[in-house]
Amino acid sequence: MNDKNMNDRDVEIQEWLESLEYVLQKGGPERVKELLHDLDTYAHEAGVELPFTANTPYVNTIPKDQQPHFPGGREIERRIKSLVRWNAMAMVTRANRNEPGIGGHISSYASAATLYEIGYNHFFKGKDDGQDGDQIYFQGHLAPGMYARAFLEGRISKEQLKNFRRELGRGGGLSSYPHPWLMPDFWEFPTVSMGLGPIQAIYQARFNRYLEDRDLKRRNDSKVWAFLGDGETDEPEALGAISLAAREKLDNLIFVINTNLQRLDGPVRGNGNIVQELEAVFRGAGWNVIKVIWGSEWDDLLEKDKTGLLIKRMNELIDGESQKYIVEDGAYIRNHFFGKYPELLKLVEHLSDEQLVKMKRGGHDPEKVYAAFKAAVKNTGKPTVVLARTVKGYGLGEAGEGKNITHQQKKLNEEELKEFRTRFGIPLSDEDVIEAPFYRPSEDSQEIKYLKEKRKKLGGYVPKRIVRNQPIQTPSEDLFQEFYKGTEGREISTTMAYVRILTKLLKDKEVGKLIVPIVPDEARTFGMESLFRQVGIYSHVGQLYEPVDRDSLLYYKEAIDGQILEEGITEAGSMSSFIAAGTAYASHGINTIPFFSFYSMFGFQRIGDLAWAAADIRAKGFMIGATAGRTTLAGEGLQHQDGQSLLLAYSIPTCMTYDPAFAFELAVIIRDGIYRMYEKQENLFYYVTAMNENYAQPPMPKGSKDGILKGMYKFKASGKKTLKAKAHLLGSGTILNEVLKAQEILEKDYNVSADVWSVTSYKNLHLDAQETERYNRFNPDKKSKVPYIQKVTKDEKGVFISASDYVQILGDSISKWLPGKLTSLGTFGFGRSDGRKELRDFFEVDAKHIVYTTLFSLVEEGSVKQTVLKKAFEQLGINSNKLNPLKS
Ligand SMILES: Cc1ncc(C[n+]2csc(CCOP(=O)(O)OP(=O)(O)O)c2C)c(N)n1
Ligand SMILES: [Mg+2]
Repeated sequence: MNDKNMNDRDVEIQEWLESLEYVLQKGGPERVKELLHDLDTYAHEAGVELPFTANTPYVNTIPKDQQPHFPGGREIERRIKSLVRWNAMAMVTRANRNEPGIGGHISSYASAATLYEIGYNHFFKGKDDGQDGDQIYFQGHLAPGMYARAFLEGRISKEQLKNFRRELGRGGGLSSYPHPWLMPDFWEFPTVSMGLGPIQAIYQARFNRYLEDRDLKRRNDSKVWAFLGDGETDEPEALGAISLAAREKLDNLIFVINTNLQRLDGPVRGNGNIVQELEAVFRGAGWNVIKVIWGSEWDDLLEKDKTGLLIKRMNELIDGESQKYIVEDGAYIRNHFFGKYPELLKLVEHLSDEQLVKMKRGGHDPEKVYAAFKAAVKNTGKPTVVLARTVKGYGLGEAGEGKNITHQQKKLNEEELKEFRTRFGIPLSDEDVIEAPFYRPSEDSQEIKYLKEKRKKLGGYVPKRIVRNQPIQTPSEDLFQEFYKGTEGREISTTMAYVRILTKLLKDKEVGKLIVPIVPDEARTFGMESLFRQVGIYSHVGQLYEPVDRDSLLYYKEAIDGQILEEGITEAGSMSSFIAAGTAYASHGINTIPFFSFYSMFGFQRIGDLAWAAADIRAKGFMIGATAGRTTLAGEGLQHQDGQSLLLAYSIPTCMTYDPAFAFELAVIIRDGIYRMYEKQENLFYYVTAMNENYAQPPMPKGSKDGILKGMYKFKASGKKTLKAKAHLLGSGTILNEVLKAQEILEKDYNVSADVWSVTSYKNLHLDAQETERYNRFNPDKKSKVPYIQKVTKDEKGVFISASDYVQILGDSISKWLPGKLTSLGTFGFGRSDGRKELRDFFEVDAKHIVYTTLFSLVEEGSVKQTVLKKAFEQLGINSNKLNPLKS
């Protein structure tokens, strides 16, 4: 700009900038910071309020002169990346040619290829030679890119690539997304349900620190990398825990957000700027933010831009406009982007339209990405987020680069394939290219040699799931004896029994240190506060204050080696901790045993998708739904009284699900759980309900252990064996007490012989029967097997009534295998605030309703007279005009 054209304001700015430049040269960045801070204070005192902004200008965080030397071979890495791109695209194209509609994604990996390749060649640490390696959460739907790379590495065969999304294909296939359940030697973290990857990564990084602080693991410099999409950040889970990461100073955590500005339907923020928005959010939360917005081609222009006009223009950009520049030609970019200010046109007059088109976004520039990752890895004291601007569908050209339809692009046609081939220099002829063949250069090619060497140097291939733990010895029966004995009349709840079991386990010499109690601000509700003092609450900094209750026995003790993860009010965070602790057997070779205790309604109902992910990732541990049961949790009402968690838990294949009535049942279940998960090494986790109703805990009936675990056993046979009318009352949880009362009434007042069964798990009974029937169906020539439920009930006569604090369908699920008619009583419907007695009357699961229902069923069967039923109706005080719990 020539001086004559400068107005006063420009001159002023020029002078200030020159002064600042002088300070920067003489005093360095620290001096500049001080100066700006002082100026800010001065302005503030003079009454000048600077608008708050958590943003820095819309340029790269790392300026060119601070970029480190790039240690890789630019050209060879580009060729490798092109091969990965090609194979990833070909995999999806072929899959959809063979089976239209099978799906897959091309454009997302296309946008992120540079981010991953820089990771693979220079950063991601492997686990060879027993090393810990990095933990990497890959963006789920970018799986084709990871498979394509593993193919080049020689870890995945052509056959497997052909069977992408055809897992049932011959020779096995590749799962659509990262699923450790389906590919247990490859994928480590299930990420495709958006938002769950980031939150799990945060708690994973924190759990790694926990293990170090508790001396279960040596401190190391492994990183947790979480790759996520910009659209994904709209999921509450994705950003919901970022303040924890900063508070805990998790410098072992790196988020890489692929800001391609698009999600599935269109722009993430057409009218805004997602990079700037995320920068503000992360900086506000205390993260180290590294923006990678512009490629090297822009450096020269930025250097020449002495007035800051180019940066001003960049700052004005909204994403809808940015996206437009991707699909338009160079002339359009010149006119609309630079042309807004005539001075900027001059800045680019030496560049052709073609050159303007080729000016890359930062996330496609290996040197920029390398610089960002290097800075992220070196950063201390804070977690880092790299915001990398990319182009969705990069390289697809007309087939979808930057277009709104690009996410749904599932295959390329012949012309598009040729174009892609040419753009990325894949050595395939026009003829060959039509088939979209997978291409891998020979083993001794430069490309294969280079990538293998790089991975070797970094400790082996990733992703790779390795299970390194050794089985543990289950705590001996001695520890559990007191629960088998009962409480001799003392009234306690199963929640209290659970806390006592946990307390004893924590003291156990062998497993004590491995127990990880997790609680979302509900410990006092469950009577767990004694653990605060006993084992301490984990805090990376210990306790910097004197707790107000320091003088009391059970004070709130935080400690660096504290064992409890007191997560605050976040079930999603707690569940993420559960997953981290429940997979440490694989990720760290350490058998930590999480006990996650929560308000049962806020478990599966609230974080069901994380529970599903826990199954996929093969997590182990105990989820304890405390204060469970729709009528047992008096007072709390519709949002708290859980009558469905057992049904929700039923739907998770690896979740063992129990609803114990008594302390001894709980003890048997927990001991067996530890045995099956940590000694026998089964891939299971447990959901167990714990109630807050106090009653005398009976001793364990002889020989009942097997039935407790299988799901049902006879708890108390009728004293009256010879009566004509016979009933079987099935009870679960605290409702078993109502069933016992009903048994007495039936015997005393109505001459009915009733046996009481405790059903600890309808799920077990139902699945065992399913499994047995399936066996019989497929083995018609063999002797047929009998389901457990049939085995134990086959000689029983009479009717069956089930009652539980959960929905009726649980009872109904086993009815077809019973020798008599079953009627289920349960608590389908909305809970409401009232006392237990009233609620049990309302839901018709109390003793009187059990008695009445039994008599009704016996009348139907013909073993009790109608007149008896009529009398009972009066005597029991049944009200047929009461509210219908199913509908009210
Ligand atoms: C919870 C959830 N909802 C919806 C989807 C379906 N889905 C898969 S990819 C996608 C768009 C992702 O956009 P973005 O996060 O920006 O990733 P990109 O492909 O642009 O990298 C959606 C909606 C999902 N996987 N998970
Ligand atoms: Mg996106």
